[in-house]
Amino acid sequence: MKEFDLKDVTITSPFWQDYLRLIKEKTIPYQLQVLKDEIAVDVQAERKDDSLPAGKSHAIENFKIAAGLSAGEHFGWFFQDSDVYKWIESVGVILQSQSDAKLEAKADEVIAIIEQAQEDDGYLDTYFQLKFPKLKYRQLYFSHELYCAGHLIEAALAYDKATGKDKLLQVAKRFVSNIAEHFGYGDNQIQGADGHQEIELALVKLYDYTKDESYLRLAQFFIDVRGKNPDFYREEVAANLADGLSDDNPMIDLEYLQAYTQPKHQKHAVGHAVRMLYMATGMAKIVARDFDAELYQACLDIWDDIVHRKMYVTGGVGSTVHGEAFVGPYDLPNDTMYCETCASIALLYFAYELFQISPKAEYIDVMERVLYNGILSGASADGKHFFYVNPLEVDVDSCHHNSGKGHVKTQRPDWLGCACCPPNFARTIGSIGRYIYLESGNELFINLYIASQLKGKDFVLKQKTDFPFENKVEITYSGVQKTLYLQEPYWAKDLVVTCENAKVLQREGRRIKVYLEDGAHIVLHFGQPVLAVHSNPEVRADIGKVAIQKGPFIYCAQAVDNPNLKYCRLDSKLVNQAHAVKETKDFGVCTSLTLPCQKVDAWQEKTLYQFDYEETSRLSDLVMMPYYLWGNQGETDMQVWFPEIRRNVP
Ligand code: FUB
Ligand code: ZN
Repeated sequence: MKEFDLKDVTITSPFWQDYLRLIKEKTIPYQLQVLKDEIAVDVQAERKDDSLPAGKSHAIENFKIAAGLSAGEHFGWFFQDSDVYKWIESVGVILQSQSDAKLEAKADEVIAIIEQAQEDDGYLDTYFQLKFPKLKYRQLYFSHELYCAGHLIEAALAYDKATGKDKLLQVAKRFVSNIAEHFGYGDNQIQGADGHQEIELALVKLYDYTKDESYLRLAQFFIDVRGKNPDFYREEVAANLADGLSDDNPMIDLEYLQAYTQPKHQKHAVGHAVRMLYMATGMAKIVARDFDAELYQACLDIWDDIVHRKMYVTGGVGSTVHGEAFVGPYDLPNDTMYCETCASIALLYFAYELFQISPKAEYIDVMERVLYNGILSGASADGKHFFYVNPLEVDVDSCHHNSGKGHVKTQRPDWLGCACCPPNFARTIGSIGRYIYLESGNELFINLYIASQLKGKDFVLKQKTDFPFENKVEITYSGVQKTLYLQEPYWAKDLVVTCENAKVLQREGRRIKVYLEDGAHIVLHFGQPVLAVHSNPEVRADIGKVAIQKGPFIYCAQAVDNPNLKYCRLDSKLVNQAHAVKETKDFGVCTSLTLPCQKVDAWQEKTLYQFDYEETSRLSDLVMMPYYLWGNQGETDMQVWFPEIRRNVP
């Protein structure tokens, strides 16, 4: 399948236009100021641990020092360079649809510094250049050198595409040549992969852009070599100890690194969630270009494990802070989970790649679920505050006093010492236009209902809709005859399709195939009811609980709107009595819901436990809003899953 260029997709949806404006006008300028340490912001460690970098970003300063333009030492995480690359990528994707000379000049300045920081042989990683030059490519279990290279490639591609300026692309290609020289199955080459995947998917993108097959082969090498020798990382550590280069002797967790066996033999989502999903995305990209049945089966097994056993209702993944990782099946705690914004983003990528191999409804369902919930929750309405961890339940007092929840922030910080998520949010939402349509020969696919205009080689297609708020999508088409594929959303009720100069050819499950000719006009109507969501009873954390969904949005309630939130119980039979109001709040337009709930009375006794307690309750209202908007009204308790009153016991 073929993606469309961002310049071919003009977003007209007010919901998404607001996001694009926010990213261009607020998030991108703000992030540059932070990366340059130009403004005083509260840069917090991502969890309670005084040894973690915090206080400032220093990311651009690291490049300046490596370039000899500034004096000083490297500061921050060893993958700090990637924050800058992701920032450039977000500028690139924005500039692909609208030019802005001032913004371009700012990015050019940063790119010039990066170019000067690169070593003559193409190597580029400020952490190792400044701190441990002798350990280049020798600490792959943690080094992130190739992870950073991957983000450099992605930034360079986006920027070259937007501006036609290839300075950063040349930097990236030189770095890739250096990598290709050092890594491979040849004698004296390193037969191992970076502990953090990312280069694999980036190399496939580089191949797509340049058509140079050596990049695809290198991506295949990194997927193939991972886990081939499960002792690779231990041998690397032993060699550094023996050569006196490092006294670092860590415990290597091969599951965390997804290196316990080769990816093609992996069947489960294990270990660090972002790594897992960047790897899976790379695998799927390779499969789509050079089909490999074993690798594809691994993608499908990993997918199945995630969406049927390890994914939160928000699309978040990663149930534990320990290793920022997947855990066993159905283990989905709501208040200690991780659900890193980057992991949600990576799930979107993986779903999108799998859809391109086999266009099934389930991939679009997950794309939509994670986009409107687990990803959008990553940034505040002002575009300048970011969650790294996206909880489904927050008890503010508990987060302050329970160090086991030290990673669960009760408000989005200005910035984070480990700042992978904020620029990831900007580049992903900034390129939302990429996910709406696909093309394959004479077939067109609408994946997401987002008001927009798509200009193809021989056609123009327009989507007119106020979705996600409205239940009507109007599609107009002018151009040559084509087949169009649409999808009934998994939460929709009573979909009706009407056509003029077009014809529904087939409805298979929720996939709809339509024949289009010039002047086609298609209207979709579907109900967007308030739904009670239950989870598989294997999910212990959600037993006897109900969550609320309307359209693509999962809803939550906050204590700021609902005093004594923890006393609220919902009756799923009454959710159809919810009162929905589309309103404009300080933090944006949203449809808020007011549902009947039972508020149980507080205990009159001071005791912690009682015998034969008879609960009493009063009818009350529960005010809910889309989950992604929580945390924009100050520090407050928040809840997605509510204890349910079940009345029809036989
Ligand atoms: O290691 C690089 C990024 O930082 C990971 O993807 C995130 O989980 C965070 O650890
Ligand atoms: Zn992140």
